[in-house]
Amino acid sequence: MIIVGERLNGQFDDVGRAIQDRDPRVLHELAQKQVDAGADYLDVSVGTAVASRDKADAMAWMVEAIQEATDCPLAIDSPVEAVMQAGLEKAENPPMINSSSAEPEKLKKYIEMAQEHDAALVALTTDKDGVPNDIAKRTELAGNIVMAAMEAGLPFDDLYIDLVALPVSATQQQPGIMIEALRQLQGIADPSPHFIVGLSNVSQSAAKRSLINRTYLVMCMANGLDAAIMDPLDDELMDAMITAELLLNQQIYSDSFLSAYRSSKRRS
Ligand code: THG
Repeated sequence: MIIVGERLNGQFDDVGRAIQDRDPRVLHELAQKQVDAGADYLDVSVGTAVASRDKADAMAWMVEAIQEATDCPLAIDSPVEAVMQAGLEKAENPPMINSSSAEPEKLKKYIEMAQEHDAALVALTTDKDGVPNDIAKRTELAGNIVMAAMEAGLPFDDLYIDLVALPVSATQQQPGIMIEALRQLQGIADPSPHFIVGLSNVSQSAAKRSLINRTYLVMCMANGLDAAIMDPLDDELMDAMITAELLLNQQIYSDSFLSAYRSSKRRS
């Protein structure tokens, strides 16, 4: 699994406050801890902590602050192009652009941006009507994303399709619908693009969040998910992910498979 650490997001109180005060210490610590726990990328989002006109500035500051603590690649997370640009300009290692919708114009623009910055691209199966309710529309939009990448010459290894996880507390059919779409999209291209979700979406406003997150992650992995924006500081979530990799024959078994995974991920 490719792990994108979710914690550097202004919607968390500690990060929101750090952005407002321009205090880098919280960001340094959260960056370091997530990398130590196995993050391959760090998602960076200003969230709602600052007014729209200040978001580009806040993003540039966050990217610089985080890079004082780690050289882990970043996933610049914003729906606003100016905020995305501000983050990309500061990024030192090839980042992830998070994210484009599947609208043709937006997709074309963001694929160009990815190619210009040597970045990977996350593309959501959303259009002007938002997140589709049904399986067919999600797979249709995923097909459009794959076609657009192919036409532009973006390698599929740089493409992450996000079928958009929705809260089970709000729409109970949606987590199952997303998994069915994921299952149907296996084999859509060779080599395959990556499939990613914002895992914690599924448990928003629910009880037992960690349990819901780790159960859903394992179900998604069994159906072809190979990347997630998630909390690597949740040890039980990480244990479930490592165990699912083992059971899907993506890791070698030993009695100490949990600690073996963790030491193999440690950066020098
Ligand atoms: N797809 C893509 N990117 C994404 C998402 C996605 N980026 C943002 C988000 N979804 C993934 N990250 C989070 C981060 C936090 C939470 C959920 C998803 C979260 N926050 C708490 C809440 O809403 O209850 C609030 C913070 C707190 O606990 O204090 O759950 O889907 N490509």
